[in-house]
Amino acid sequence: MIDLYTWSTPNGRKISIMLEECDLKYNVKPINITKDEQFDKEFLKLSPNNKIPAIYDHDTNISMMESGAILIYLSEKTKMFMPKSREETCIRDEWLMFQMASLGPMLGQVHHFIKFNKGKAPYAEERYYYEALRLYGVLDKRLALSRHIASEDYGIADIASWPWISRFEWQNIDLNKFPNVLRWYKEIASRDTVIRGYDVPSLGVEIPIP
Ligand SMILES: N[C@@H](CCC(=O)N[C@@H](CS)C(=O)NCC(=O)O)C(=O)O
Repeated sequence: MIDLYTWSTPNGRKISIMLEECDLKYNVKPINITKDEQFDKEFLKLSPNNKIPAIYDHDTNISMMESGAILIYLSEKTKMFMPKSREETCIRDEWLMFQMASLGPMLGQVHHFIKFNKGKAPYAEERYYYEALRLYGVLDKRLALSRHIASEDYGIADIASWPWISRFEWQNIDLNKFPNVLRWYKEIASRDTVIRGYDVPSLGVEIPIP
């Protein structure tokens, strides 16, 4: 059994979707980041950087923060979505790190400046919007080469990236301008596991479909 400390954000959804994909049993422990619950002393023991998501695995007594590391941990624990060769591992890791270091942080800035603080910092709005367009272009070119991000098969690079793309409306992105991303996005959005993992903690929200 796994305790999942999460909130309804792209980083949180990566892990609830992964747990659904792996058919693992989990308890949802909501950490309401709009009420600063991520700063609670007890939570900091699991997540020293005071961010969701975090997990505690009762089978192994292991706790973890950082969504990319948690995805690798759950993949290794269940032997699901495992690369089949050293080369596939390298490609998976490079696209997983692309999500962790570029796609997530830059789109996060778009949410901050364009969705929640419009008009306060025009330079930042322009900078992060153009960076978002550039990153969507990178992803679109990649998805022209293969059905999924790291290979033909669906895997953790997709599970990490998809919840960020599901915020395309917040980012003012027209997915029709990125046809390969659109094809990939819709295919993943139709998976029952993704539909279940998206609304965690349960707030009755639905996946946006363009
Ligand atoms: N690199 C971290 C980022 C986690 C993160 O930024 N989580 C956000 C929600 S999506 C959070 O907890 N924010 C609360 C805060 O910044 O105080 C990961 O991928 O797990």
